[in-house]
Amino acid sequence: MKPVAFLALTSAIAIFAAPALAQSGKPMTKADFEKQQTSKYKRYDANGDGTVTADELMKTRPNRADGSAWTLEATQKWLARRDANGDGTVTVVEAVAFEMPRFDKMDANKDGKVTADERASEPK
Ligand SMILES: [Ca+2]
Ligand SMILES: [Ca+2]
Repeated sequence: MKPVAFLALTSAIAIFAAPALAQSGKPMTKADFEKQQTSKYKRYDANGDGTVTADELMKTRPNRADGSAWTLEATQKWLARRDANGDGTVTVVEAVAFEMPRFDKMDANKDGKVTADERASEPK
């Protein structure tokens, strides 16, 4: 048995907490970033089973940054990069772990906080 009830509960909390973080002008801490990423992947996990599938992503994820639609192939590649243990499924935990190094990249002056300016100039 997977801890589905626990995940459902934490995802409800994350969804309510996220908008306040996203739009505030305050610098983002690593914990904020982790919460934000967790709530993002929980949104993608449409059936709430703790894993994000290509099918779910195709339905829940907005278009690419350039406005074009995600193809199934690109979605599968994107997911494969996040599948840390290579078992063919991407858990929310794996996906968030994959995103965390981005925080350090954005934190240009390494003070543990990412300001709006630092976020805007995130290296791609
Ligand atoms: Ca899922
Ligand atoms: Ca995996």
